Amino acid sequence: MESDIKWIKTHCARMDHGGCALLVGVQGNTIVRVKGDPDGFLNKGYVCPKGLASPDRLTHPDRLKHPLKRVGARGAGQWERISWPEAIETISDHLLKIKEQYGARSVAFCQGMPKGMEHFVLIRLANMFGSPNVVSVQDVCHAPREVTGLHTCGFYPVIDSHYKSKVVVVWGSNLTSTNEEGEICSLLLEQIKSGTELIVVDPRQTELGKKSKLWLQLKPGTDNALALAILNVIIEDKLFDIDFVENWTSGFEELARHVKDYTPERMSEITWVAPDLIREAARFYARSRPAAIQWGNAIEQNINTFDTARALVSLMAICGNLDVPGGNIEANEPKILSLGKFVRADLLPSKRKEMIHAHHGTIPKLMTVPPAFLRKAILEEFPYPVRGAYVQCSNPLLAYADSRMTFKALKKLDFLVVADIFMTPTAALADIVLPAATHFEFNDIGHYGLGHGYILARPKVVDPPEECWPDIKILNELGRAMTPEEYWSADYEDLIEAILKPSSLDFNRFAELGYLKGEAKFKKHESDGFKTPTGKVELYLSTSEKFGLRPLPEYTQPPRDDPAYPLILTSAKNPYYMHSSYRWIEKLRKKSPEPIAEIHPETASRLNIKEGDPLIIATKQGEITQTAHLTERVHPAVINASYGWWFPEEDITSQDNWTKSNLNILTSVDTLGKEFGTPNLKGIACNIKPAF
Ligand SMILES: Nc1nc2c(c(=O)[nH]1)N[C@H]1C(S)=C(S)[C@@H](COP(=O)(O)OP(=O)(O)OC[C@H]3O[C@@H](n4cnc5c(=O)[nH]c(N)nc54)[C@H](O)[C@@H]3O)O[C@H]1N2
Ligand SMILES: Nc1nc2c(c(=O)[nH]1)N[C@H]1C(S)=C(S)[C@@H](COP(=O)(O)OP(=O)(O)OC[C@H]3O[C@@H](n4cnc5c(=O)[nH]c(N)nc54)[C@H](O)[C@@H]3O)O[C@H]1N2
Ligand code: SF4
Ligand SMILES: [Mo]
Repeated sequence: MESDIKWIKTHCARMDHGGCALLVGVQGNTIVRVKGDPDGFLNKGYVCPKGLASPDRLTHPDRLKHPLKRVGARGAGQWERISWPEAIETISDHLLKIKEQYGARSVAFCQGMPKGMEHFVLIRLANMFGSPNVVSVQDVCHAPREVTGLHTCGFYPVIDSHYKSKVVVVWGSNLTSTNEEGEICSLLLEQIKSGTELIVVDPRQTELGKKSKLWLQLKPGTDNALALAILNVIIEDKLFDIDFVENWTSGFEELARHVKDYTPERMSEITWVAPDLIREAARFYARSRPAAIQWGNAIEQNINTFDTARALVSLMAICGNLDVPGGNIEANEPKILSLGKFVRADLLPSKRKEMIHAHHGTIPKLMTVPPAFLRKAILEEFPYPVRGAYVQCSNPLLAYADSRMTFKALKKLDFLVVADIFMTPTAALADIVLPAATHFEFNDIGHYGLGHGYILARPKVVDPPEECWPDIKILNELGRAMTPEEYWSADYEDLIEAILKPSSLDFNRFAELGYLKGEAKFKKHESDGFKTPTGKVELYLSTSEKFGLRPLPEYTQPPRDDPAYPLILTSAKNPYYMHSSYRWIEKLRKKSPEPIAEIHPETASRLNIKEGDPLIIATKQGEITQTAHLTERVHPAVINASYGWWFPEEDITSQDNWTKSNLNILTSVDTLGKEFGTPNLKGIACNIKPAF
């Protein structure tokens, strides 16, 4: 009966970065309904199909329910059920043995997309264990934006969607599908309704592209060339903010000289965007203040990511859109425990020198190991061997570039632990698999450490299955077993309370409030300057020589195109899934049953490919099969493939399962962006043919 339903307020999580406030209807220990909460400060009642289907994660019959220990050969799928005390003891024994033999740094602590507090508890555990090597997917997700921001203007400039912008440039970000960063698209859609105009930079026509005033359909992977041409127009036409440039930037003259060569005509040949359209977009952005740039993943899944991010921060700066309402801002955190204190960075002062990537000359302030360098450490033992790994909330076999290399590396480890809610191709290779409790089943804090200036309460609504533990509890217990016990508490929930303590709230009170937001502060530079060595926005990087970084953003021509691979491959996230996750949720699978590759009808007809045909996509790295979908939303020379595909309904121990349609079979780590160890995931030379 409807009247038996108890409605609990919480926030959505783990289906993307999370953020929508939800009303969750519970009967007994079962979630029966999910609705968007009209009071939600980001979503105002909105909820997407993933959010609606999210309770099905909890009740799926194939969910992991007990710790498992491998008994057969690695990857053979033979497991023995073990108890939690045995699991904790086995993991602790093995990881401590590796520490003793090779040093703590030979154990890697790996995280996928941060899902909640667990990411930071993992860093805390690594620090206490003594390993500088926390590995994460930040090389292609956020570090390029965040760290380039820190070097250029002293902070990570995020879109301010809480104040009105005249124009929003949506650059390689597909907000209606991805709600990137929890900057829920609803806020932007509201702005559009009240007159905010859009400029969309995307090789595919997106929903926001359809609503835009200008759509720049660029060639994938040429974002830095386009950004440099826009800078060229704004500087040549003197449309920049003269006061801001004079008072708050350093190196403007150098930048102005440097971008002279990047004319719209020259960059048009590279980017495929018509010179007049580049001019129009540049003028429109520069003349509309405040304007914000919502930059997405596309700019950081490419070896040029540092230059693109540098050029985009320069654009924000010279047009006077940094640190102003409705522009790109430094979000001010609420009064909670700082990350550094929470993770106990003080325990590992040598981390910056010892981390694997410090030996690859990456950019300072990058604090997680790029996956390409982790695998080099395992396979080639450079700069030192890695022998053991603890993996949580991640499926590296699908998510890292060059899946075959990942397979080899995982197989070579002495000891691998995977904590997940489901058996995945990665978990299938582990020595120990741990069943995690997931969202709705424990108290958690959302958006901690993500730089958006707020945290969201995610109070528990139902109990997890008896032996499914929240990741933070697992880490707490491992901490107690492997590191000095005084660092941890008997109750893992004390970790949550520690974060909230400076706000004087306990978790219950925080859950009643729903969220905590830092006070909005703008134009802080007028009193404090920018937190860079010059105190200004560094259009020319003052630290370039010291750190071996390019002082000004560049476009360097990639090697000549290979005629064997005449098309360009790119991808976008699937609106119904989270990366490789949740293809086992029936409601979602019905909406997106198979991996689709978008292809222009002209190209299809030239190659005799019809709608629904199986299609082989090939790059220098390998081949996969996906299903052809003919659409004019992509350029005739571009293939937009699906990413993250494996088939939970098929044999998980078969290599065919994760090789046949997985986009990362086609990507490579042979060439990396030096600053972040970023591979090319978007904008890769490819070819296609019918699969019969
Ligand atoms: N449904 C869903 N939502 C998600 C996720 C998910 O897996 N599924 N993942 C979450 C995570 S971890 C992240 S980081 C965010 C990412 O969210 P987004 O930043 O939106 O990332 P993508 O969907 O990869 O790509 C965004 C857009 O880039 C375009 N694009 C492709 N190649 C290029 C290019 O070379 N240049 C430009 N300018 N554009 C290009 C694509 O067509 C797409 O529209 O989404 C989060 N939200
Ligand atoms: N080619 C290509 N590669 C990409 C991208 C791309 O666009 N193209 N995108 C990149 C980006 S932006 C990112 S962020 C990464 C994502 O990389 P990952 O985060 O590794 O990707 P997922 O496939 O979402 O894997 C998450 C795993 O966590 C599990 N899980 C869910 N909830 C929980 C939980 O509460 N606890 C535990 N322990 N496990 C849980 C899921 O079942 C799933 O197996 O991939 C990157 N790789
Ligand atoms: S948009 Fe994201 S946060 Fe909102 S309901 Fe969907 S998955 Fe959840
Ligand atoms: Mo991501």
